[in-house]
Amino acid sequence: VIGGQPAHVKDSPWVVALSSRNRFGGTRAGQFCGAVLVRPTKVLTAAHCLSREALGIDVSQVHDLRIIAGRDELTGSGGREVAVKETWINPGYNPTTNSGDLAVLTLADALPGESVIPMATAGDRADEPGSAALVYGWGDTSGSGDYVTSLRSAQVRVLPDSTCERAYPGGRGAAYEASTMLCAGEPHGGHDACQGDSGGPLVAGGRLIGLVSWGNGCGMAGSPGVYTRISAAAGWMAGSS
Ligand code: 4AZ
Repeated sequence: VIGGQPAHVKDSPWVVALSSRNRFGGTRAGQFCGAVLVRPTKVLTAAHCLSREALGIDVSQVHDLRIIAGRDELTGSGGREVAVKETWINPGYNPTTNSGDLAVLTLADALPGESVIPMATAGDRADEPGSAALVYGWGDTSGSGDYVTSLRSAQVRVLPDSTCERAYPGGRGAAYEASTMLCAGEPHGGHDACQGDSGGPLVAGGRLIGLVSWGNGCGMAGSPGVYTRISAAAGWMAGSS
């Protein structure tokens, strides 16, 4: 997270870290993506965190895939680590365009019902342009490629789709697709998600409105963050168990 401040899981218990032993060689407490608790045994993350294209191996070969809940400081011992029992990657996910960047993880043990966050639905006010949102993660804070071990969050605004359509017209780079993606950032940059935050939550009005997905660099003016649009996800998830 670029331009953020420390955040605490006691205020945001639905933010969880996605961790494994063999992804990135077990550094950084094994954390490689963010994720978010939406049911006691269901966690959402980005498909690109788990796709064969991104991992280079099938997700079934990832050792000891688990989430870390209730722990701001990943090198500490509070909270709980829960194994991922099943992974479902949105079959509509397109790794070339990043369209439909969503996966659902089923946990081996249930977390407390109070820890879940409701998902925005179609027509929800929370994901309208101008809405103030917070993005959370343990990712890069400076563009250096180094992740952090303590949770951070930054405020960004939901931006009109036209802003991301202009920033990401496709052709040479990826194209913004308003039906499945959500645009958020600050007009002059400075507050943004970054590498390692992928799959983590974008929250407004007490609802989950997005998952960190992609963008051009981090925190640059004119290059907003692109998020998986959660109000579009109910349709995709109808096919998951
Ligand atoms: C990434 O590489 C990434 N600024 C995630 C989010 C953003 C850029 C890159 C958005 O995972």
